[in-house]
Amino acid sequence: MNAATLEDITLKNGFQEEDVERALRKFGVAVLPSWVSQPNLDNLRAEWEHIRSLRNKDEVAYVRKVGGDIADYAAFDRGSVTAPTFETVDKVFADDKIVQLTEKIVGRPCMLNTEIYATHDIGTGKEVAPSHFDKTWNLKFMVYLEDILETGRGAFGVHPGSAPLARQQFRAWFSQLEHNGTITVGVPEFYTMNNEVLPEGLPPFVEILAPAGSLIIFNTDVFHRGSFLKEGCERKIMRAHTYPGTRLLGFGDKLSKRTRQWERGEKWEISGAAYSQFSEQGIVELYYDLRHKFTKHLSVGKHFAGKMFTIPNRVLTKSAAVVSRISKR
Ligand SMILES: O=C(O)CCC(=O)C(=O)O
Ligand SMILES: [Fe+2]
Repeated sequence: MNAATLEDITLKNGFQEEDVERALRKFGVAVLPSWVSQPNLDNLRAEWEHIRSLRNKDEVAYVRKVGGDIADYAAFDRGSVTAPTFETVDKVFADDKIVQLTEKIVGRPCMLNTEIYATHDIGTGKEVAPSHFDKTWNLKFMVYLEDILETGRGAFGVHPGSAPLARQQFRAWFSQLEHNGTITVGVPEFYTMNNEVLPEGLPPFVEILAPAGSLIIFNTDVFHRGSFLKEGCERKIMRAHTYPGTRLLGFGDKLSKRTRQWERGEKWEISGAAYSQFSEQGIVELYYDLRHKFTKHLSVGKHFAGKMFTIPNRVLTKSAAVVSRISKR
């Protein structure tokens, strides 16, 4: 089979559900040139600025700074109860067609583009990110806010069709380290995941050169990278992430063999089978979710009981303060 080209992964007729699904199944990626209209794109740029301006404000809980020492990105939690509405972010990333697509591929419940990254990269003459698959599987929607039409401008790119290779690599890693079908997120073992090791037979890289407003949809198991960004150049992107489940997997959570996080879209990709909440996977996910909620309540209860026990003579005045502190969590 000839290697896939940018043309192969680009859709010419806009967002036609069937075409998008076909491309995602075959290549793990679909490119929709200039999908965002000019007025929406102008507003999206303004919202990108606004979101980024909040990243260093401790009092704003719904935007946090991410990227560590490597990059200065802002992550906006669209699902946070305190988050205001960013109209264009909603318009673009919660478009009906996108909702339908995520429900099919990721299934419900899912975190429908609740995590939004507003990224700004300043060229240092290096790649933005080397080829990898993401540690936690999700479906991503990336919009170029400016033209990226030549090499050296940090275009995003993929190795089309490589998702099954990544899945295989992930599962081999998983089966080496799992205990009773699970691996705990955040433990040192978790960080041994070899998601930057390139497998034999990896299809060639395709750089996605496309105009401002282009939408790239990709399954994070397809090997992907942020390509070379020249010194003196910058890159502005907004991207949204849809994870399975109701919350991001965090420190101490169990990554389990029978959940969608292990399945990584395979069922849909191979047979088009929609995920059911009443399947074995759904029940296992529900179990972990309830377990998480229960342990959280248990630790709040312990905290409360501890306070009562150590300061019995001031229980009445203190308990009000404890309750108000707990309820802010
Ligand atoms: O910034 C880039 O081009 C790479 C992005 C990436 O790795 C991701 O969204 O998972
Ligand atoms: Fe990634």
